Order: sequence, then structure tokens, then C-alpha cells
Amino acid sequence: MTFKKFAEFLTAAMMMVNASAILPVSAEDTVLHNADFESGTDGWASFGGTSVTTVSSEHHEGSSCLYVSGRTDSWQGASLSGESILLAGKTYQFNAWVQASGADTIQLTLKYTDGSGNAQYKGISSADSVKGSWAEINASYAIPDDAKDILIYFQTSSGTADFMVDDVTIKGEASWSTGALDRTPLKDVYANYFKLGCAATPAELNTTISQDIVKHHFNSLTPGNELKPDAVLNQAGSQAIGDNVTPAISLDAARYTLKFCEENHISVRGHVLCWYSQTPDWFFKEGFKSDGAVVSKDIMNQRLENYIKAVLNQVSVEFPNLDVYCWDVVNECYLDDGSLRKGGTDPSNQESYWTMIYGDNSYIEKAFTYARQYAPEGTKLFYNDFNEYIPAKRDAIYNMAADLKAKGLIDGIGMQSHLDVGYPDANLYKQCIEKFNQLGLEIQVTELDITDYKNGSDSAQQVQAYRDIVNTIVEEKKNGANITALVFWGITDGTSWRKDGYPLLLNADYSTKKTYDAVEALVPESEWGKAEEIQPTETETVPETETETVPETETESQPEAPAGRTGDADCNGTVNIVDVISINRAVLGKELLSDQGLANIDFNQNGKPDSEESLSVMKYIVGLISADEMKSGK
Ligand code: 9MR
Repeated sequence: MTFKKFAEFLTAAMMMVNASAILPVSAEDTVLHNADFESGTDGWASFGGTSVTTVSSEHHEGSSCLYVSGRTDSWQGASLSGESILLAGKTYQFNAWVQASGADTIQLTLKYTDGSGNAQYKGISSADSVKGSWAEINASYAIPDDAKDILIYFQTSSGTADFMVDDVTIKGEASWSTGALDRTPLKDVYANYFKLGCAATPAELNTTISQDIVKHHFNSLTPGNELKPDAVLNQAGSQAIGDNVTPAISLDAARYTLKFCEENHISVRGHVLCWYSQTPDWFFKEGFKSDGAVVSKDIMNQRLENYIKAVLNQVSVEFPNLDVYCWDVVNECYLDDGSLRKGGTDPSNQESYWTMIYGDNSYIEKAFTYARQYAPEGTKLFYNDFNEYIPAKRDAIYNMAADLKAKGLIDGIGMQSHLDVGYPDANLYKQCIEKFNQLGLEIQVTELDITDYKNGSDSAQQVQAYRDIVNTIVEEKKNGANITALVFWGITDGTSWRKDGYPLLLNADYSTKKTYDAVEALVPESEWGKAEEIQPTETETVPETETETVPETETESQPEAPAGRTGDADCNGTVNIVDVISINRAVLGKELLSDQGLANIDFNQNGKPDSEESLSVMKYIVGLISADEMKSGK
């Protein structure tokens, strides 16, 4: 659809607002989604290329809200996937608070694909808002019977100015089953074997049922995309630092998931520091510019070190009580024939900038060296890959890992295990575990899913494949293989990246599948145990240089911002990229810092925020300067 057509249709959609089905929802309705934006974007994401972040300079309840900026058209905004929340033919109650940065009408819109395959856009409700006061959106709305691929998003009716959203709730009849919560936690079933985990994106974690399921069943969680370089790297910030070797980073995308894990004592698999994929091109280019020339090996090496240092440091500083028990330091370097991934500039064509710049696989050792240097003591460092049961690939990984092991740089190998009922058989899989086990390294199954594209969900073949593969893992553990985690890649078939092959243990409505029963039954009840509760990590895991900047008041029990913390423009108790954004916006007159926020960053004491101050904070965040140097305005 062209922009013009889109605009025309939107005008029509706006006219339908409030005229739509206003059906009551019952008093027993469940809160299906609740976003207060206190620790991240709560599953809300960019719609149409906007920037979607949280700020604490404004808020409805609590101390922060969602901030939508970078809009060039009124339809652009912030969206939430309706997957597992909104069902065709059901009525829901939507409630939210919105604020324009000037005066505008802010609308909540429903997007879906209809029975004929056409995209449809309907206004759910809207509110007129002016800067400085919050307006409420409150409406019942019936999702059309033929709707698929449902999404909701906030937009404005006309302008392109920034706007804010806070305290969104969606209530309605729960479309999900809670049966999985009545089962013995899988982490207890496997307590005597290894950690049990899943991967989850914020969009998968944003329903109350998925959070309950993760808390109940799993003691390991892998952020599905949010710790990958493309989610962590910040191009404008990297350019602003200006030394060509220090990338700016931010945990904005990961904050929601990491906070959830910290609060619920769920250990985290960090995924991933160095990868050919999901890493922006500009990270490999001069000046961090998209059109720059590809940098030399020497420059790339410095960037790799600074990146790994900054990410590990920032996670420790922002989440002092989070147990990041391991990291996938490097991911997917080898091809099925055992050769190194080819060098080149097109990741979509399986090419790697890393191989191209280094000319060989030496970047792997570099990445592990830096990870060992900067990771808190005890963090396990993993090499992670897929198709490792293919003998040539397996042996290449074995040889590379043996070399790293001899140098004391690696702790484990991650077998992703994206399998299909047709391949591989359990015996091939077993041979791989046994080969890797000869290295004396930990082994983790990091991304298990088993598709059946032919026979569908819960086919006899799929149940048998789960039984065979997980039984192999259990038996190998019993035989002495040091397998320390079994992680599924996703929570339900409905949100899996391979949903067409129904590859997991839970159906889209969260009910348990026969594959679940099979995995549970592999451990006799007499062997079930109680998964260990994670104890909060000691603050000594925070690197020494940072301890002065992380006052004790930052522990879970006292989340209030310590007044007067250097660099903390938004006074939320942490110093991160959001503070830099706040300062930059304040410099442009787009945001007003509180008196305390200004005092925290007004290093030259001229009573106003300056871009030099924003740069100092950025340099501090990435570890280029100390807190004292930031204070003195370096
Ligand atoms: O699950 C991830 C999916 O949402 C992304 O679109 C995809 C893009 O590469 O990455 C998926 O995760 C991958 C993981 O990081 C590494 N192993 C393969 C996973 C599935 O593609």
C-alpha cells in the first residue's frame, strides 16, 4: 500500500473509531496484558520504523512511560503483537493513557489479515491530548471473526510529533489453557540432571500466562533476540563517541526480559556476543557509518574488545542481582562441510564480515579472550552452533574448541538442536554429544525444537522424536556427559520461529502437548527433585572501576533513584543510553530535565544541558572514562 492510500484508509479508519462494536466484557475477565513501562517497553515495539523507548521524564502512574519518536507519518507508532492475547471473534477491553507532545489525537488501531488475505486497519478508540496532561483511551472492541495476524498499535490522527503511552491494559476472556501450571515444574522433573530453559522475546513474555509458565517451569531463560548485536549496538552513539573503535551500546531492548529474570530469580543464558548474523553492517565500517569502508583487522579487534567489555559491564551494573550464568560468546562460524563460514558482506547469503576482516577464524579466540577478561568470575563461556551432529562440522568445532580449551578460554559447547522428525536420528545426535564430551567441556542443548511439517502437531513421529532425542540427552548425562542445560527455543508453537512445524511442548493456547508428556515421562517420578533457588549474585561481580558508581541503594529492596547520581539524567537510579537520549532531547528543547536530573549531568554548571555533557555520559557508559572523569566533563 502506498503512503497516500494508507493515509486515505486511515482517515476512514479514524471515522470508524468509537462507532465499532461496543460490547461489554464480563466482570470475570482476565488481565491479558499489562504494560506499565517501568522496566522496558513491555513487548511494545516500533511500528513503521519509529524509535520506541521508555523515559522517566514523564509518566502516568509509576515513574516512566513509553516514548515514541522518529515519526515521519501519522500512522507510524508503537505496536504490540496480538498473538496469544487477542482472538478472532472475541471482545476485549482496552485501556491506556496517552499524551501528545503538542496537541493531537492519539489513536489505538487494530491491524489484521482478513479471510481474503487482505490487510485491514480499524480504529479501536482514540483520545485528544495536549502536552502536559494524560488522556485516557478506554474501549470495548470485538475482533472480527475472520481476523488473523492480529496487531494493535498507537498512532496519531495527523501530525508526526512524538507521543507517550502509559499503563496499557487489555482485559477479556483468556484464550489460553492454564493446565501447564498444574503440572510438576519441568525444572523439578529434571532437577537432578540439568537446568531447564526456554528462549523468549518480550512479545512472547508479554502475557500473564507466559510469565507464569516461565516462572513455574524454567530456571534458565535466553532472550530470543534482545542481546544480539543488532539489538544492543547504537549507531548514533557510536559515531558520537568519535574514536572509531568504541561502539555505544544499550540494553533498552533486553531490559524488560532481564528485569523479569532478575525479579523472578531465573538464570539467563546470554545470547550472543559475536555472530555473523543480526549484526549491523555499520559495525564493520569506518566511522561506524553505513557507507564507510570496511575497517582493518586491528580496528575490528579493538571494537570487538570494547563491545564485549561494554556489554558484560553494563549487564553487571544494571542488573547486579541477575544470574547470567553463561554467554554464547561466538555463534555459528562453521559450515556443514566443516569449512569456516565464507568471508563476505552479505549475511543473508551466509557470509561473514568476521571471516572477511580477519582472513581466518582467529576472531573466535579473540572474542573468547575478551569475554574471559571482562565476564564476572564464574560466567561460563560457550561456543554455539547448529547441525553439529553432521560429522565434518562436528569435528571442525571439536578441533577449534580443543584449542580454546587448552588455552583456558572456553567452558562449553552449545548444541542448538533445531531438528526435524526426519533428521537427525538419535544415534547421530548421541555421537556428537560423546565426541564433545571427550573435550571435558560442558555441553548445553541451547535451542531445541523438533518440527514435523508433514504430519502436523503432536504426530506420532514428533512425539517419538522428542522421546528419542531427550532420552539420548538424559542417558548421556547418566553416562557422565557434562550436560548442564536443556533449553527449548520458544514457549509455544504459536510463537515459535518455526511455527508451521509445531516444534515445541505447548500448543499455541499454552496447553500441554503429547511432546510435553513424553519429555516429562523420561525421568521416573522417583528421580524428580527440587530445582535450586538462585541466590542473588554478590556485588563483587561488578568490576571494580564501577563499584563507586553503583551505590548500595541500587539493590532490589531499594529501587529508588539515589539523588545526585552522576550522569543519571532521568533519575531512575541507573546510568545508561536512555540518559544520553534524555540529555540530547533536552539540548534540543524536546524534553525538560527535572532539577535533580539537570544537577546530575550539569558538569560545567552552566545551568543547562549541553551536547558535551551527553557525550561524557556516553563515554562513561561504554567504559571509556571513569565516573570522576565524566564529572569533570571529559
Ligand atoms: O528466534 C530468532 C528469531 O526471532 C530471529 O528472527 C532469527 C533471526 O536470525 O533468530 C532466531 O534465533 C536464532 C538464534 O539466535 C541462533 N540460532 C538460530 C535461531 C533461529 O533462527
